[in-house]
Amino acid sequence: MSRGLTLNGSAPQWVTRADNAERRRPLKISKIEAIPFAIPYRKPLRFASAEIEAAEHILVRVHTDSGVVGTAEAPPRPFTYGETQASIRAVIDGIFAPQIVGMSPLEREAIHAKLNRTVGNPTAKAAIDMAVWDVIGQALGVSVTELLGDYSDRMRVAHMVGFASPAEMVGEAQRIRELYGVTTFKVKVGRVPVELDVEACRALREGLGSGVELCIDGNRGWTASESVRALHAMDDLDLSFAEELCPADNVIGRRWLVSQSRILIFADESASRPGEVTRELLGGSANGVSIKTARTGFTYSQRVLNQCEGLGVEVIMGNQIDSQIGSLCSVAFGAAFELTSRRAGELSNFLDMSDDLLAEPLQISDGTLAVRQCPGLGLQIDEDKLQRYRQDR
Ligand code: MUC
Ligand code: MG
Repeated sequence: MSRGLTLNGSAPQWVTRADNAERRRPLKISKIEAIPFAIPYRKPLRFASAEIEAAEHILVRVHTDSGVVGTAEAPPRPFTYGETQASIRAVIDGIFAPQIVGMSPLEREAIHAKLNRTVGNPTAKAAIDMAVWDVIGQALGVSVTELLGDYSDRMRVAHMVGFASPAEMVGEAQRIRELYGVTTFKVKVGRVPVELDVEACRALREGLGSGVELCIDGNRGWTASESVRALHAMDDLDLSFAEELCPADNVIGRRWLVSQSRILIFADESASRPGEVTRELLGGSANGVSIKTARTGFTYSQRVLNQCEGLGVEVIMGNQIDSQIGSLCSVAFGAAFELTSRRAGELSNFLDMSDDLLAEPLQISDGTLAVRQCPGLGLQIDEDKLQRYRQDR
């Protein structure tokens, strides 16, 4: 019989796990909803692996028998993880929900053991994980950021600039800087010939000046040799790092790229779980890691963060082109730790959406996004908007 320690007055006393559970009367997960919704983008985001015209995501709601409901979203990215809106819904409704309904939200490790019986499906698993943390925070009356580490109440924001002409890309970055005070930009690259992107990055540096931080993300669009050529051509642009320039499956080529680069090479889609993070870092194929709560939730994002900290590797909080729901999850995690707070987090993709589901919209000001100071994640859904955008009715 398993035993747990509890406090009875000031004296610690051993009780059985069953006694303890009875005393605490833990919540039970009673239902999981996976609701497809679609909200168009004002302008599509274009990058080397795809083009996004609408946020066709899944809203995940973890209900409990006490009435507390946890919320998160899963953004399908078939070009990165193979998941689709239909597959996320099907795996949650058909496999995950039946496995974990009836469990306590506190049994996170046991919940993950069940979810991990199914391979893949990272954003479906992550959304359930984050909604479970939201339940725990609400039930305890503390924010998820407080539960995780509570390092800060906000993060600096980095904005993603998608493919367009150099003048349009500069105009977009200037607009975001003026409106929101954002001074860090991640420029999408990976077009062929590489000169297209070299020209765009040069225009951005010249148009924005030395006061902004620029980094690049290739989404596997180049070969290793194209990547090295482009990095050399941009040597004078003071880029702070480069992400996923060529596919991780180009194993030797990517190690060579890392050895040739004067800036850090971050792994994003090649490091979507702890084992991959280890492989990329120890194999010399990357020396920085993008953490995305959209694919590793809070539980596995924390593990990846700890791995990186232990290995002495820098991290960034990435964005899976999240709506305000996912962005609030990212900032809740990123603000909780010192290492994730060092670099600006990618938290602004929702600005390109024509609408969103949150009752109280997120505001980026002075280049920062604040964590919601309330129990759990503070994700209150506007039910009228959900009715308008949901696709299952
Ligand atoms: C990013 O950082 O790469 C685009 C593809 C993907 O997997 O994530 C987004 C943003
Ligand atoms: Mg990336």
